[in-house]
Amino acid sequence: MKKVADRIKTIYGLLNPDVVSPNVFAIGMQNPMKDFAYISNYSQTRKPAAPIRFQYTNSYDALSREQKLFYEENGFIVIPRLVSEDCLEIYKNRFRDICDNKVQITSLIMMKDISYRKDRTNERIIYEIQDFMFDEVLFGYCRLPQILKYAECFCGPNIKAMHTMLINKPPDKGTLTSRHPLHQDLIYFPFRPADKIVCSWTALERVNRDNGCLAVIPGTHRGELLRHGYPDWEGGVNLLYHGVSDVDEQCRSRRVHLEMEAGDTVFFHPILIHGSGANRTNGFRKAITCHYAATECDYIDVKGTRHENLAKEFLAVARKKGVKVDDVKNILQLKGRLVQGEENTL
Ligand SMILES: O=C(O)CCC(=O)C(=O)O
Repeated sequence: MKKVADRIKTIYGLLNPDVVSPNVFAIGMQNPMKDFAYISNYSQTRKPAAPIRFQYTNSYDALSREQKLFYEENGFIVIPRLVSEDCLEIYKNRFRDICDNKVQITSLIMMKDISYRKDRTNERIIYEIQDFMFDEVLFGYCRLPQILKYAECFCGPNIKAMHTMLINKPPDKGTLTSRHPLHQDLIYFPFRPADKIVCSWTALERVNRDNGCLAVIPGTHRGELLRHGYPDWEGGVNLLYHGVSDVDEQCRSRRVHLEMEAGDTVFFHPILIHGSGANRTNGFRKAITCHYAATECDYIDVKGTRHENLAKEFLAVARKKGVKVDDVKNILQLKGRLVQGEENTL
């Protein structure tokens, strides 16, 4: 019986090397997430119901076949210790220098948690620096060869860094405003195809449920872009933090919390539903992120789409900063920087 099964599998593989027979998880596949008990439990209890076509990853080989299968199935993959302690220190020190006004950078958005609105500006209250693409020190993160090597597995050879953030989640004052609602990042990116976009999110220090690590809902990358808006949380929510409007309790309860060590990096798909909880510690929870996209991606017209409301908000923020733009596409064109390969439509 086993022989017949093996033969079918071989024929299957020969006919289409990018298709894996459905029971492949059951027959001795190494779990690529074996260091992460919470994820291995999840993946062991789920088996794909139908053959998997490799849709979200390509033939670049930084990711093993098992890791690609994991991403195909779940929409994210954690690579332990991808960024060295030395690099993490450089980014953290740069962040502090920016907060202390020792250096000035051109960044579209420096955000404060709304509950810290009236406090003086320093590390204690800058929640997020968005768009640090013109700061060569922080932008060094987006150019790290070990990150680009993985980004290639999703985007292919021609890659642009489209959105960058250093997040410094402050201790929550009890208002729960340090939460980041469940959302899909694609809502911020009106270009396609979505499968050629990936986020890399690196923990600058240990992150866990206490300090508000990322929480993801595995498999949701296979869905579509959902309606987003500001959640009606008591105490409010930070500017531009839109959340998925209708995520039901059953879906929410499938959240997996990504507790990670400093330097661990998660790559995730822009349709994956994710967010982060309140920081219930006295320290700041820091992470650095970059969204990469294939330069072959192209812009869509946001009119009448799920992007429209957020696009208007972004335009208003940019104009308030004195940036002359007609379309949200112009903002993205200003921000995007080639990090590998050739320019194209993006
Ligand atoms: O780091 C976090 O707390 C959440 C970041 C996030 O989900 C995002 O910015 O899209």
